[in-house]
Amino acid sequence: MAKRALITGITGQDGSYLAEHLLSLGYEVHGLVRRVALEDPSRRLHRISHLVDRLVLHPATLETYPSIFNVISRVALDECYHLAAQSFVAESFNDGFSTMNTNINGTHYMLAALYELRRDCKFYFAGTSEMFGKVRETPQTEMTPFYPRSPYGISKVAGFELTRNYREAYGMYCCNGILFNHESPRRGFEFVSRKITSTAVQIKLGMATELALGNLDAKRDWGHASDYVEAMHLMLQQPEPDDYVVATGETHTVREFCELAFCELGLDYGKYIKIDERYYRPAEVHLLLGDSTKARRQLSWEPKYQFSELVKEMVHADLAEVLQSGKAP
Ligand code: NAP
Ligand code: G4F
Repeated sequence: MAKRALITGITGQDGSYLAEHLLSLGYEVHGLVRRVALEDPSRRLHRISHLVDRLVLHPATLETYPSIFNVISRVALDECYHLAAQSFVAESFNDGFSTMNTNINGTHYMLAALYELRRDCKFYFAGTSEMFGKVRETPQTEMTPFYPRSPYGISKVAGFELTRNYREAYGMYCCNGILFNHESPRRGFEFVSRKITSTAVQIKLGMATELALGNLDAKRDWGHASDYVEAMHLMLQQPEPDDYVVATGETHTVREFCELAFCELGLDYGKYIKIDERYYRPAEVHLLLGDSTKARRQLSWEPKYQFSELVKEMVHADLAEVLQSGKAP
């Protein structure tokens, strides 16, 4: 019998890679999607359009318990990957209330519905290095205390604790991934990596003249999303549920990301970057660097991509897209 998995956030970057990975392993893959996505498939389902015939999509939203309860009552699930979230840190400063609502209550609804209906279903929560925030030690491990610096980070700490509590209180198989930044050609355009690669391409092709950014000195431990979804799956295949840091163990500044991306196109980034105060955050996370020794030892996981390969792939994917469509991405 094929294993049956539900992915919330299947239309997002990670959801699309995870769906591909689980299908390649022979899973029956279900996805929870907002109704608006089903009504506007060419745009909202673009990351999974090549898979859509092999998926079972269920309309629901994280905003209401009944919609989640209905989906979970209809499918006998073995595994549930809860990836859906308001995931953009900057937006969480603009609307902390809706970020909290989606990310905390949405996670609680998922866990409560699984507790009621599918107590044996294994559960993955998409925790994040943003929970470390104003870091208490470097590198950050599973033992590093949390110090979130944004409504997003705070909401994810709550989701992490809910997940741990369902594991400890009810003996459910619930895991937290503490994933450091991961990118890909499917990354949303609002995140700094994709903003840099897509704008650099537009500058190269004469469609833009500058790139407006905020803090160039922030450091991130950047990996590739396709590597990171493999770690999510491995976490749910262990004898006991646990929490794991997933990271490359290398950190780079936003400035270095720019330098590499522009260089790939034969451009000097320094000539095109404009600092714009609007992109600074009220509270910044200055340095993230993960120690994923536990995941490497216990899950036999390791990333395949180097930082320079990730940047190159993103630049060339954006270039190919613009050359093909003739439009800015
Ligand atoms: P993403 O591309 O922003 O995708 C977010 C997904 O959540 C989308 O499918 C979105 O659906 C869905 N969603 C948002 N609000 C929803 C709601 N109210 N009801 C139902 N679905 C909703 O994010 P990602 O980069 O793939 O990240 C996946 C998860 O990992 C997120 O929880 C994120 O916080 C976490 N994470 C990401 C990283 C990273 O570096 N990428 C690192 C650590 C943790 P629509 O398409 O309908 O908007
Ligand atoms: O690309 P970012 O928006 O990602 P951020 O804030 O690190 O969050 C991402 O990674 C987290 C894991 O640590 C996830 F949990 C979260 O869901 C998301 O996927 O910003 C990266 C850095 C920040 O320090 C930001 O201040 O880039 C800096 N930055 C500088 N200029 C900018 C810009 N970020 C954005 N988005 N846009 C700018 O113009």
